Amino acid sequence: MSTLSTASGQARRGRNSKPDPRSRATFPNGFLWGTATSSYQIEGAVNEDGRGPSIWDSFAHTPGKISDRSSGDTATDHYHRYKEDIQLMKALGTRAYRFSIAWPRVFPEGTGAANPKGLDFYNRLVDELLANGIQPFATLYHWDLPQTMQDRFGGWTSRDTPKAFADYAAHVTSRLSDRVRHFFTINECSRHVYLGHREGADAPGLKLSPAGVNQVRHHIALGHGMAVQAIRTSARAGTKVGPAENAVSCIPAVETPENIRAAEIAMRELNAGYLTVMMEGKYTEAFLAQAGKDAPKFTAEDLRIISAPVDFVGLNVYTPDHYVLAADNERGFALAPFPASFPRMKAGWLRPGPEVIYWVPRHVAGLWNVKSIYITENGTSGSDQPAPDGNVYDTDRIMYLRNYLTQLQRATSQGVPVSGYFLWSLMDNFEWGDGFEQRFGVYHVDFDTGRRTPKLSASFYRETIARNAVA
Ligand code: PNW
Repeated sequence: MSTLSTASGQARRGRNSKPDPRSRATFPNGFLWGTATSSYQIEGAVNEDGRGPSIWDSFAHTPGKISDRSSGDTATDHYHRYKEDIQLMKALGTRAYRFSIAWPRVFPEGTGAANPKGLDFYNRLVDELLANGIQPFATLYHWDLPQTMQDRFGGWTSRDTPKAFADYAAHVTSRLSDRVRHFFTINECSRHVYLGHREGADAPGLKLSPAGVNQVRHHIALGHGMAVQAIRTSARAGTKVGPAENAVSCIPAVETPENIRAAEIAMRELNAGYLTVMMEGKYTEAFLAQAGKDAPKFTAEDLRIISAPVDFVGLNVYTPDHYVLAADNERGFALAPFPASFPRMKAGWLRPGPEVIYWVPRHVAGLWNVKSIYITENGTSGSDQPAPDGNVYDTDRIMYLRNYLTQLQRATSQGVPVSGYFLWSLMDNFEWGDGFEQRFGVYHVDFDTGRRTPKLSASFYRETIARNAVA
């Protein structure tokens, strides 16, 4: 540690010296810094080594679904460039990497015969990560369901899919858990349900009835729980597992004890179909009352499975969903509407609200006594055009990250048990329905040549990691 970052260093500085702007507020020792990606968004090689089609291949190739008519066919070609990409991680100083495993590479038909060449890719990836001192954190499902699961069973509308997912999870973890010690089950159940099965804006592009949506939500939560159970019996002892959820985020509008309590109540209620049922093993009364005749059909056994104990909770944190006020109503809270003037990042849905990364982990730890939390995603898109000198001066991303990480440090300094942070994303990639039009990377990718170039935010992140304090 440099003398400048200690109190005695401060005292030793001469009368005329200016204050050192570098933060003295460090993250805990051993705090894990990483980056995150997902299979369909980066891998490409969709027809290679026996991979089967996924619902995202079908969706991306349906005219009108992707804004720039692109697809993940090639994406960033990570399947072939993974060694180069691991060097990019190393250059940042990250010691962890969250990636996802493509189910249709491992089981091209979703169930039945495994395709060993599919898992081979992840074996190579994991070995290369470990050889470079980077801990692998694997997500088992980041929305790329084998297309045959959709065709044969109706995907997550059927109870066959959670069962098949658990079998796939057992297969993968029994083979990787000698080296991969942390697994995430399902990435963002909430978005998969909402955009994939209600709004039709993500694969599989369904617009189900409210009852249909509630049933899908229940099956996805069940898939999470069945996978946790399968991992407990199939993976090496001590393997850690948890969800990676984009919780509906609730921030006290003004930090009074009453509003803080109201935000916590709102957090529990508005996540009733996801984290709340996973952590408590029951749907809240308000959730069931509101769903009425459209409530999901479930058994007591389902709820027991959904709430199988987890080792940590992963949280994808981007944007505040609600600023909350205490209210004298039945629910005990009121949601403030967003004013039209609230700022936005390049992605229109992304309203910067740095305090969200303080409050969400704090609520999760407080509500459910969670002992370990990972920020499994946080980041922003930007226009990210190279300047004439070839550099990408993404000061908007630096502004965003600096403010969020300051709030995250506020959380860890108060004992909120956040063990690590995965920046979304290592590099620009296929941003789902927005194609290549939303760039989230700290490395710029030229999608014609595949060339990767560090943006200015890569320097910011490297400096932050090196100091273990916001740069
Ligand atoms: C996440 N929202 O999606 C996904 O896990 C990533 O695959 C994705 O690339 C990344 O965030 C950036 O979009 C989200 O509207 C998309 O609140 C939208 C929202 C949240 C998460």
